[in-house]
Amino acid sequence: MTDRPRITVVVPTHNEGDNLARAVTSLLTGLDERDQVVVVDDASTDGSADALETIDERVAVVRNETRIGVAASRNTGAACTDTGILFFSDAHVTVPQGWAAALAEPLAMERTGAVGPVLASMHAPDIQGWGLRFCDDATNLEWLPPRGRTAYPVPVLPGAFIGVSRAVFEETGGFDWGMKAYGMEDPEFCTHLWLRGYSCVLVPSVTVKHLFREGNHLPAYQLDWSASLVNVLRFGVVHMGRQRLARLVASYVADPAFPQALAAVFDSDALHRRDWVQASRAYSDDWYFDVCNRPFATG
Ligand SMILES: [Mn+2]
Repeated sequence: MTDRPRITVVVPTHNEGDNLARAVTSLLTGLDERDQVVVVDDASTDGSADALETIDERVAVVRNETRIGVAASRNTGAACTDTGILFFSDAHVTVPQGWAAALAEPLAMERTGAVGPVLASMHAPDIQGWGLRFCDDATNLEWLPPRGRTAYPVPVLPGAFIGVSRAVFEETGGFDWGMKAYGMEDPEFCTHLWLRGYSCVLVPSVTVKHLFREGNHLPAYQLDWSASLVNVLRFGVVHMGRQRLARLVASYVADPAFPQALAAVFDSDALHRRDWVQASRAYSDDWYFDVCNRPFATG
């Protein structure tokens, strides 16, 4: 057996139906006896999480009485254990045998902040993403093509499946509790890691199949544009310098949802988080958004 630290996989879920048990069963195949799966049921009404603990004694279910969203659910699940490694998995994935050992290995390296796999479409496995990058001032993301066969850094890891050491997770405070519903919590986490001097590492030898939202499947975390815009603006306020933030605002100022979204950002702890993040980071936002993302440009 390996001498790697124990692993907890945190799986936030909301009305995922059969996907959830399928994902948990798949995750267990790569884990040791000493590892754990913590399912955080974000107020599901379909009963999909009810019988999960009978699948395997390593599985525990935590239930939120009201929906708190992905970022807060992940942080809640992480607080349920004390394992040295944390993975955060969507509830609609399948993973290959040996995923845990392969992904945990780079986490042992100095300054590796997070690791992630190649993400493939569940129903069209030839459609694959090898990490992402920010491609404009509006914080749009684009998927990256392959760059190599051994682990290498990318600006943003796919949030559907991401691993981090407990120490790094606690130093950064985990996912931003202020991110609502769904959207931006993963790029935010990766940006925060890079700005603190950690790298986000893609592991090409592991491909996780993910049920993408486009197409006819269950409404899980439904994309709500108003909430997403709040998250985008919060991200900018927290991480961007004045000039970049001005360009972000210019990208959205004509959007009908903008006034309410901006008001929501200022009626929150965003400026407090900005002070904390910007006082404790190792690099400027120019270094991250320009230097770190540019070499990946495909156009
Ligand atoms: Mn997903």
